[in-house]
Amino acid sequence: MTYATKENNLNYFENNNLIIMEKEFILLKPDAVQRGLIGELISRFEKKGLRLIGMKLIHVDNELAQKHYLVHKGKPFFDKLVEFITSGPVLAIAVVGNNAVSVTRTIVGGTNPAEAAPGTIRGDFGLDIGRNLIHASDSVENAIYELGLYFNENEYVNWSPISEEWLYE
Ligand code: IDP
Ligand code: MG
Repeated sequence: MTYATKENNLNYFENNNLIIMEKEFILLKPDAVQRGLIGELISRFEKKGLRLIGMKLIHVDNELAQKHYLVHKGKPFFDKLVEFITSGPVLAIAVVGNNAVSVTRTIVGGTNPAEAAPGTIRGDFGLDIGRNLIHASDSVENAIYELGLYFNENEYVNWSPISEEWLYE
């Protein structure tokens, strides 16, 4: 895996294909943790081939919740969302992979679990938009912002899974 091209050194050409190694932020919300779904949900990303580079179980405080959901401030569900995300432990996860942001959002499914497609996490495990199990950043820019809220640079683990040789052409 050679020829780093971008400032983040995550993109490279392999056999003339541009592999866009994006970083993505995933958060298993308090309902997922309380319902004992951590292993089940992580395994979906692990099996897909996303490279895990950071993970921690934390209790989000009000200040962090406000920063995380800043774009939703003023919306009718904002206060309840902050209350929910701070109501119990969450699992913060950082992954890397080719097109990790869109791949992750596809695995997560639509915002409302009642309508999310079967096979997605929200489609398979939820019923209510206010208890939709998981958060994932919706763009590369937001992933960088949200990862910055939850992880220090020195908390990422730099490693090369042997599986990647078989995941990428
Ligand atoms: P997303 O999590 O699929 O990206 P967003 O629109 O970014 O969805 O909303 C952030 C979170 O706010 C959702 O995951 C959900 O927990 C909550 N939320 C969004 N819309 C509603 C709503 O209409 N009622 C209650 N909660 C909502
Ligand atoms: Mg969102």
